Amino acid sequence: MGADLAGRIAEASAVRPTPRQLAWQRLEFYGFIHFGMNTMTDREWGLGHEDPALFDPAELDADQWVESLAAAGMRGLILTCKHHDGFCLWPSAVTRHSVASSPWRGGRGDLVAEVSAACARRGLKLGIYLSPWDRTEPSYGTGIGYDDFFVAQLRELLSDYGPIFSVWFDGANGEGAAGRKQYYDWNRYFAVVRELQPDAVISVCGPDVRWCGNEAGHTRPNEWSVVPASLRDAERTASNSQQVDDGRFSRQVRSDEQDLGSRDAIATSSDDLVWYPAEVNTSIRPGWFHHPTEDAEIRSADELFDIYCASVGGNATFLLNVPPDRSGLVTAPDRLVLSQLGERIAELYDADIAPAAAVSPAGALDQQGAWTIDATGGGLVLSWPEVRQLGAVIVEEDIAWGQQVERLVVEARTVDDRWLQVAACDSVGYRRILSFSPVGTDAVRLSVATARGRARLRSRVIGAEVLGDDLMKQDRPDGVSARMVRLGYLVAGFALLALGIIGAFLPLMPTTIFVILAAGCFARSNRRVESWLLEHKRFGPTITAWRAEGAISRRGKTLAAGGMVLGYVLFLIGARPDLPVALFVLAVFGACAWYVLSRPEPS
Ligand code: FUL
Repeated sequence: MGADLAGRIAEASAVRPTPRQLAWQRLEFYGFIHFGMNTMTDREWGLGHEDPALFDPAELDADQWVESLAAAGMRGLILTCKHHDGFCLWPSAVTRHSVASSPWRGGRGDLVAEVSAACARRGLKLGIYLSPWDRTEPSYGTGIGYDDFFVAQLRELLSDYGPIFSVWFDGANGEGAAGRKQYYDWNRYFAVVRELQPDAVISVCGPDVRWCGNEAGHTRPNEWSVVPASLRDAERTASNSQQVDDGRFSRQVRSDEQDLGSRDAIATSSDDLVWYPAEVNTSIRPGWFHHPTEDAEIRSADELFDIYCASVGGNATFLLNVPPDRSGLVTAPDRLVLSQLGERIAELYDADIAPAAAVSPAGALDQQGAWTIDATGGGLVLSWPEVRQLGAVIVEEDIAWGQQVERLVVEARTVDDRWLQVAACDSVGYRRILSFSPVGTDAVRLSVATARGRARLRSRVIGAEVLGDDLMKQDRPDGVSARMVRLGYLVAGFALLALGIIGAFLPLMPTTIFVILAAGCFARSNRRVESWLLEHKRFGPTITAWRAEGAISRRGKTLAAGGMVLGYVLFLIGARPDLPVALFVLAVFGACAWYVLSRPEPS
């Protein structure tokens, strides 16, 4: 490694989060509530100047919102106190365009206060979204005049509603009347936040929390919290944000900017390095606001669980939007999905079998169950007295020590005492959830192959049963659902069995082969049979090696090739085929045998 690169890595290794960033990261999963004038007008981006008389959510119940989010396991809530249309959900003293001019609660309502109180009752943290873009305020686009107005609103929100954990400045900064452009005095806004809520992070167009760069819920394969300082530029974030309200942006993912902080990325930048961790945001529905026409398009708990695992388990936080409807309530189908999601998340962490494991080297864990590695790496073996079926490993860095791991490898021990790599990753950070196809094993080895510096790690090992279908889904990058895959194997099993039965009456059909293939398909179609096979002394290691590395042992190859030769001979004796048919079947058997023999052997 050149001296320059070594210096750069040392620089990255030394960057630490601020206490406010640390507290924010530990929230992990929190909700977004988009609610306001757009809910009443059925729009995503209101035009501004909407009649406040339209705002009258008769059933509104902030406790119901907070309960719905808490059921999913969320620990905070960010409310759109003002969206781009400019209508304020609190009675702002600097504009009449607010709840105070609406019929809701007789014009005496204050939704920010109601949400703040509901959060306090349920122990959730409160965050505010105050759109810099304002399509109603006449001073918008005049420079300091609008900055004064915006700062006055910010002061109201940051003074009157208790502790705020996040101030979310959106990147969609459009034009005002007659195409006027407002140049925001970001530094002035940031100073007000620091003055009034020093513990709050400033997110997106702000220096503390980095927008992941899309609204689809996509997390980069490797999220780095230490990145070049230029990424904090608010104008840069704004230029990557939604520019038009065409309904398409919410599911788009950019293919550039995939690597922001690897050693290659930081080596090619001469910028200062800063702690600027990612937040992944998306909506439970296609839109950010509630639209009755989207009632059938609510994302499933499975899909959201995948996004959760990728984001919270990918060194980011997860900000999930749940929009209440026009009556002021989160609808029943959204609530159902949220409670199912909460159960899945709780099950994931409950399935940790690491506490029951023996650890080697002995004494590697400190009193909090963490282990330490240095810049040359290090590792840990967790073992159990009997074979367990595993589906994931969760590893966390104590980020008070910065972000250090650059390469982590997870291996499982087979019954015949070999180590097979089942998962690997580059960045770890706050948390990495590494799932893999179920393996039956009695020991797991975690090895940090490359690290920037000293790190303190914690690990969990998760039984396969709680991830089940999701794991199979991850086997398929095209996202075909696990149920469909199992169904496919079932149908294939019956088709092959039928061919085998027909074959018993036709001399040319090699019945045995069809029946063997059918049995394989049936086994793959049934989760119980698959589990039994994975835990089986002889079959378990073979299947695990095949799944992990596409490898077949020498013994397996011999058996398969021998079986094919025998099958072919039986076919020749039984069917006495003509030469062309015999050659054709030989070619088919030969191709299968060649495929099996050319597989690598397990490492
Ligand atoms: C975007 C906005 O334009 C959307 O309406 C929404 O608020 C989203 C979270 O951010 O930039």
